[in-house]
Amino acid sequence: MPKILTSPAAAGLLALSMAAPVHAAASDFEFQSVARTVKNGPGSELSVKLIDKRTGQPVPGAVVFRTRLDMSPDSMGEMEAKHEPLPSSEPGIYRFKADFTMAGGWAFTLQAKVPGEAETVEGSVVFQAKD
Ligand SMILES: [Cu+2]
Repeated sequence: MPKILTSPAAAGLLALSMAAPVHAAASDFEFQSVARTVKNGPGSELSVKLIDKRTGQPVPGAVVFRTRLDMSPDSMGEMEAKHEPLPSSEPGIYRFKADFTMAGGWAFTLQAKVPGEAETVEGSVVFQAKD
């Protein structure tokens, strides 16, 4: 065994580095739907939850800086719906108000800055708008 690993200080350092959390990556985070079905029409509400996949815990404090809501799940990717953020109701839940114009599948794509994560976190969540 190399001498450096037998010294108490080195052993302590080694234990410390093994106990330290693995560096987070953008892929450790995921946007999920809270409810897949939303009401078709103007002023409809949709919510997504941001979770840390390593712990399963919701992640509050993310800054969602770019979003797109379109019907790409129903091969109408050019069909977009206007939407705007609403205040969060609980930690890790991000709410929006959307003006749906057609029943069917809508993809909500988000880009966000997450506290402690240098990379941009991206995600896409599919909702079904129903009349
Ligand atoms: Cu459509």
